[in-house]
Amino acid sequence: MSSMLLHEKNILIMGVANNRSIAWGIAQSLAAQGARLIFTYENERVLERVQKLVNTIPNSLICPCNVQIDEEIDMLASFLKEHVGIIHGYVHSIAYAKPEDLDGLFVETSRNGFTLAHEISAYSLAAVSQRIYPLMTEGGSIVTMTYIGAERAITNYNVMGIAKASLEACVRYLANDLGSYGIRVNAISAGPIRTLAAYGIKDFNGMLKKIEEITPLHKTVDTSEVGDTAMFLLSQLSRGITGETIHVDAGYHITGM
Ligand code: 0WD
Repeated sequence: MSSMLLHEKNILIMGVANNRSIAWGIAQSLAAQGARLIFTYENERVLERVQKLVNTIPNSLICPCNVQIDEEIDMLASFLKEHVGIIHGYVHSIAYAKPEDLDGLFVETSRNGFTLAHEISAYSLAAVSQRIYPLMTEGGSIVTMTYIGAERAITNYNVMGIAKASLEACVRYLANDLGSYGIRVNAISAGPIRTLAAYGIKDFNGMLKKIEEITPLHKTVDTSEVGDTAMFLLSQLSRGITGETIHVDAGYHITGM
């Protein structure tokens, strides 16, 4: 019997764009506990970069999936059924909003920008869970990534905050649906981390500096800290937790003025 917490567990990870991605930090923590990982990549443009990273994790697999296309999600589910069989975990680390919607006033958001942000950042969790929960025949754990902009109005985060609020509500409804199959669903609300997605947020540096000043731990968080929390949520250590949003933000969410 292995002492590793995720020995013989098959875990799907969506959202590795490069080595700074939160999903990549999560992958390191899961691999260290013996998980077998299946990665997806969004399109051919990022394949080479993601493939190089995936090659560094022995025994892992890679499959394309753009979450905007139902047929690609169906193909992912077929791939998993054929090449893996039983799935024990799913990490959703995907979000997108138009750059013009992450600047200025939320009140200016277009219909199309609102729909797109919700489709990619929130509905995708439901769309993929719908196809893979039938493969979680031994129970499972689903983890997604959110941000405090879901709970509070944060300048420039705008439509993404609304999409994250929807994502967190999706977590609760999915947890309620899938609990009877022994499947838990939780979110990690991470403090800001400098990744590709963060380049879209205006004055990100100013944000990081302020956080070092005002958080209880006087620091920003990194992808390894998020990764270890994801590992906990995907392991049996968290077997009593579902429908939850856990903040990994050095305590920022409890601060006032
Ligand atoms: O400060 C941060 N970086 C925080 C990020 C704080 C709190 C939460 N998050 C969230 C993000 O909102 C997102 O949900 O964590 C998740 C991962 O974000 P990340 O690691 O910061 O960003 P990144 O490395 O860019 O990965 C997000 C990836 C995309 O990358 P790009 O930059 O190429 O859009 O999401 C994927 C893609 O790989 N993605 C898609 N995958 C499949 N289909 C799609 C799509 N249509 N769109 C984006």
